[in-house]
Amino acid sequence: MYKLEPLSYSYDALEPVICSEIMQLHYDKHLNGYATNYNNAIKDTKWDNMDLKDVLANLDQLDNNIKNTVRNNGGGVANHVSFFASLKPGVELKDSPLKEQIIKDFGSVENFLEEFKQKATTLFGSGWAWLVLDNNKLAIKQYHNQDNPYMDNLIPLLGIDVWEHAYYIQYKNVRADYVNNIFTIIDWDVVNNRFEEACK
Ligand code: MN3
Repeated sequence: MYKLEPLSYSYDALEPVICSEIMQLHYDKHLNGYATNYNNAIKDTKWDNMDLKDVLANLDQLDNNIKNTVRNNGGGVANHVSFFASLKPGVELKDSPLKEQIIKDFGSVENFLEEFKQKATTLFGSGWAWLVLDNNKLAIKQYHNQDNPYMDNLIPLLGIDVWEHAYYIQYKNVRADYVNNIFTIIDWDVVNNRFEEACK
């Protein structure tokens, strides 16, 4: 059972980058739907009292009649909860262990952002671009649908939702503008905390 907490900020807190209509639909309809479907699928199974990330890391052990539902909806919950918690206007990427690792693995912050934006913009169809920790090295990976780094036993640090529902009301077909703008409201302190936690 996954207990979905209310959004920790108001629907208009990310304006003008993300309008409140998108936030309300995205949280109340999309994410809430994923959580309901996930909980219904695992109800009365042994997976009901396991952490979501452990369920996602062991999808191959699930019964075939619930596997796809858990993959799509459990992945949807993990992706969105992490995404919404990593957005906040006005936070810079400060000197930090995360920034040091970015420079080590990508050469510079500029290279890192360029690769991240490129992977988010060019992902074909619906999915996510994820910054992950893979054996103590940062990497940016594309995931289709609601697949999530936990499914590959990688540690998710920052995901960017590039499903059309994340931007179409406001940005229409211009995903690149949405991607550029979303990178102005990343809460890099949260991402650094996740990185430091993962390195312990
Ligand atoms: Mn979404």
